[in-house]
Amino acid sequence: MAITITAFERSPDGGKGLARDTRVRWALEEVGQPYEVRLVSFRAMKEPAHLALHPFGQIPTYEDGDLALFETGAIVLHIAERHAGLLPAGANARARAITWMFAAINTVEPPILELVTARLFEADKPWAKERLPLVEDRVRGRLNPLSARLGDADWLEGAFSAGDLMMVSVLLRVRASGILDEYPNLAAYLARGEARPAYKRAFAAQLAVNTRP
Ligand SMILES: N[C@@H](CCC(=O)N[C@@H](CS)C(=O)NCC(=O)O)C(=O)O
Repeated sequence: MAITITAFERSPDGGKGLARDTRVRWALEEVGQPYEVRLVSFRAMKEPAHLALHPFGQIPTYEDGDLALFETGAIVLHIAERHAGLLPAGANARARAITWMFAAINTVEPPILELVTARLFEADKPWAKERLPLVEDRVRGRLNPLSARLGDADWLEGAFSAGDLMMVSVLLRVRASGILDEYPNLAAYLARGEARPAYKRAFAAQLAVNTRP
C-alpha cells in the first residue's frame, strides 16, 4: 500500500511551498519513496475523519499501512529512520543530525512563526509597528548563532541530512521578511537546499496542486 500524506486543497501561500506538506514531500523524494496525496479543505481538516489522524486538525499527516502520524518532525524522522539517504551511518553523527531537526522546529521555527504572524495577521493592529522590531530581533537571536555555526560549510553536519531538510524548510519561511539577506551564508544554504533535485520535485508537486484551475 502506498504512503499517503495530506496537504491543503488550496494552500494560503498559493504554492510558494511554505505549507508543511512540502517538507514531507521533500523527505520522501530524497529517499525515493513514492507517495500519494489526499487533499483536504480547511473544513474537512476539522471534521472527525481527519481529526482521527491529526488531533489538532492540521496538515500534513502521514499514513503507511496501519501507521498514521502527524507532526512534520516525527514524520520526517520516521522516513529518515526507515530509508537510507537522510541520516548518516555513524551513531553519533546520526544523533547530531537529529539534534538539528529538533533545533530547527523547536528553537529556530518559533520566533519565525511569530514574525510571520506579526507581518501577516497583526499588521493592522495599533501596536504592530512598535512590536515588529522586537519580533525581528528575536529571529536574529536565532539566526546569528546559526549563521556562526554554519560558517562556510555546505551543511550543518558534514553531508546533507534530515537536519538540513528541516532547517532549510524552516528558514524558507523567513525569506519574505528580508532578514535572511543579512546572512549571506544562510541565504546560500537555503539556495543549496532549493537546488536539490528532490526539493525541486517536491516543490513542483505542491505547486501543481496550488495552481490547478
Ligand atoms: N507542528 C506542526 C504544525 C502543523 C501546521 O501548523 N500545519 C498548518 C499548515 S503548514 C495547518 O494545518 N494550518 C491550518 C490550521 O491550523 O487550521 C507540524 O510541524 O506538523
